[in-house]
Amino acid sequence: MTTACVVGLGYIGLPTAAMLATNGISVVGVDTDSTVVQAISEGNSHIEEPGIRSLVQKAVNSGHLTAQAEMPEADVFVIAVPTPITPDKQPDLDAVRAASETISQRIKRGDLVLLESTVSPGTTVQLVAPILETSGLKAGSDFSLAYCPERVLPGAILRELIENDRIVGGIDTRSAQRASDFYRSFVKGKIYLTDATTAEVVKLSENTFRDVNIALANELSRICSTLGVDVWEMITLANKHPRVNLLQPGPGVGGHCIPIDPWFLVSADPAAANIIRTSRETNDAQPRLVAQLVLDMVAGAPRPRVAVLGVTYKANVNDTRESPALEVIRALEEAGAEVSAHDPHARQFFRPLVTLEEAFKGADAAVVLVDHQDFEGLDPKRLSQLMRSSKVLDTRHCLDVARWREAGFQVAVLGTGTAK
Ligand code: SAJ
Repeated sequence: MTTACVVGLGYIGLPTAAMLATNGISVVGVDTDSTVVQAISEGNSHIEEPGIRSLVQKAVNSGHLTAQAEMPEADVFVIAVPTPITPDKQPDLDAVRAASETISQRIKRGDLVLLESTVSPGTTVQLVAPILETSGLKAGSDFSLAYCPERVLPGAILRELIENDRIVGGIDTRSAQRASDFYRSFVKGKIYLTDATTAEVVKLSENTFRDVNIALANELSRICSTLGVDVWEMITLANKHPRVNLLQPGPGVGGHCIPIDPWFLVSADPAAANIIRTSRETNDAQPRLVAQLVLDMVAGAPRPRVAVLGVTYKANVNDTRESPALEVIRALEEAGAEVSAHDPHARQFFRPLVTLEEAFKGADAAVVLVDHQDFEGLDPKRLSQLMRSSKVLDTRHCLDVARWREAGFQVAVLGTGTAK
């Protein structure tokens, strides 16, 4: 039986490890966080994702998935560690470096090393290969090495791990072919082979495509607001064109991928990356713009109280990493507002969260930052009674405006000119 070691048991590493372990591979997961190792060893998942609990449980119970802190020997090493950016927007590849160093102490002739973390162009060939070669083995001839980016959407990870097409970039043809054969153990989508650096740029370009298009939607929402045009209706109609697919505006772009990955391309060629940088800045400006709209709504209230609804980075997940809510709340508080935030999914946030009732009690305005499905069932009549002044800003176009107005709310929707 093939043995694999998955380094980094986070949002990508854990589902991948569990998927491999339930598809005929004996997997050891390695993580530096002892609480993560303990949780998985007990058959629990420390991440929230549809289906992950039962998959991890099944993998651990079968004896094919174990977790530990030390790097074992293995036939295949999969690196899935975080790659954040520094405060001055430069790639931080320390975790990839550290993982490669530890693997170099265990690697043997014939092994296969796969890098899944998002990295700067050139990392596989220029950083990972030389570190692995400190073992005395030669990349390509003694062991294989490939860059194989993950492409799964949080909230649908297990399905997309199986169904999505994959890009596999080898440092040589044999590495790419071996990587492809390995992923075939569970991937049902197509697997496309290329070189490592192309695969690195493909990954960065996918998330940059999304960021640039969200920036366009956010810019259009500002223009529509000035014009008094409803951006949501405008986008629906524009998308009736067979070759147009505008994305949706919102309070900003969050998550651990899209707000970060474009900076890897900017840093690779700062002089050329104009649209990418401007898009990042456009999306980063969105939370403060939303905060200003709320402040305008509560202008005149002596110590305005604002209820924030939704703090996760997107709908129906519990992940608050890089959530625009953080910046919206900071901007509101800097301007002297008292903020209380409620989210039915989030568990960890930079501040305590309160119940729906507590959030709305005595509030001068509410702002909806996430379109969680749970919010569809909100009762505006009851919420209105709790508030000092019944005003709401919907930044996701998810409220039934007529129903909220009927309940006595003054409703403003981002990108329609109704928020002044
Ligand atoms: N957002 C908008 N408007 C939109 C779409 C999204 O404001 O029209 C916002 C969301 O609210 C959220 C952020 O953008 O704050 C990102 O959400 P998302 O659902 O677009 O993406 P992620 O970060 O959950 O996952 C992305 C995916 N990439 C692409 O769709 C190109 C996923 O496939 C990647 O695997 C993942 O990044 C990753 O790990 O790289």
